Amino acid sequence: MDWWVSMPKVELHAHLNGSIRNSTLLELAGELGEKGTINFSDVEHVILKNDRSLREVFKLFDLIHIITTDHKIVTRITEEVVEDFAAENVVYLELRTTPKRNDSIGMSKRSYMEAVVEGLRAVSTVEVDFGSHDLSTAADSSAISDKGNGTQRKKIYVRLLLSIDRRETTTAAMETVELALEMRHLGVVGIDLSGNPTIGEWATFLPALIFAREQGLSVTLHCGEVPNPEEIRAMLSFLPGRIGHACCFEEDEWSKLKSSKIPVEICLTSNLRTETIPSVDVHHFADLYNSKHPILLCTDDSGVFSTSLSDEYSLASSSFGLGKAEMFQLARDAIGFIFANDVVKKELVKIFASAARNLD
Ligand code: 6MZ
Repeated sequence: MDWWVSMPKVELHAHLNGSIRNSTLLELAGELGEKGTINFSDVEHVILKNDRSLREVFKLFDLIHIITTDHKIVTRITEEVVEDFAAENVVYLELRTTPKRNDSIGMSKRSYMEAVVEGLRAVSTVEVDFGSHDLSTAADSSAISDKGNGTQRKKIYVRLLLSIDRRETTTAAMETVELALEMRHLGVVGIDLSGNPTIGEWATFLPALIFAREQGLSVTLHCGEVPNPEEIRAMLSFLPGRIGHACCFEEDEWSKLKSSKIPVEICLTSNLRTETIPSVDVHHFADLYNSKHPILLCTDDSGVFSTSLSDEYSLASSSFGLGKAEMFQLARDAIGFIFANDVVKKELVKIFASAARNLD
């Protein structure tokens, strides 16, 4: 097996609807095409297009949401996405998604999220731990679980982040936080702020984010995907648990970030495909890595950008001249930035320690 695939990994920035298999998306679009809801040939072209601007990516998401916003489909894509991450040895996944309301099909934000949790339960290729052990002290401490009948299955820890879309109002954002609080026993550990970065005002989301944090939820923010110094500074002052991207920072913001020690979720392929960073050799990964700022590699939208976490590790290794040992250490360091509790962190430390013994 490819080394990048076999190495255990931690994925902390993956959007559910951006991580759908192309084959599934095409199959679902085909079904809607037959019903006459969409024009399949137009949609097929959009799904298979490789390079997209940031603006086109958000148009694609609107299309994906038309195709996927149905309870059964949400369950199916969740199941597949978790199976795909587990297949490439992601041992801990923080999956984020925007709870959606669609009155015409009887979907509420809660029923959308229940469909996601159903998807976690439906996974059969691997054992999914999505938080029911968190309150106990006796968690299973290996990446392989014993089913009790002699057969062993791989295991993946999955935790959920509920995303607030930048198109939402303060009230809608607050509803998402309330829902996250009610679903904590089902593996919800935090809140993400995402969506088209050219839309919406920081002040709209701030009350919900403050409330989330007061209630003990962790917060991660998409920060600096487009130039917006005022917002970037406000976001850094908020001291979120992590930020994603950090592409369009100026000197002042870099120093503020570095002194804050806020971990950065780096999504190389996403940044290159959307041209928020012109080429990999000028990507801020190198500077942050060299200055020992906390960073971690993530996929963002493995389906939309045709990537995988193994591909991201391989790309970083070849682009920045880092060897397997350094990349393994980078993956292991991500344990320190997860939003799940210390019981899970300890389990992950053991999984990486055991994998380290088997390194070539
Ligand atoms: C900002 C992004 C994103 O929530 O429907 N999303 N937001 N920047 C990005 N970088 C390219 N990639 C994805 O997954 C899709 C949603 O995640 C956010 C957008 O709001 C998108 O609609 P869910 O599962």
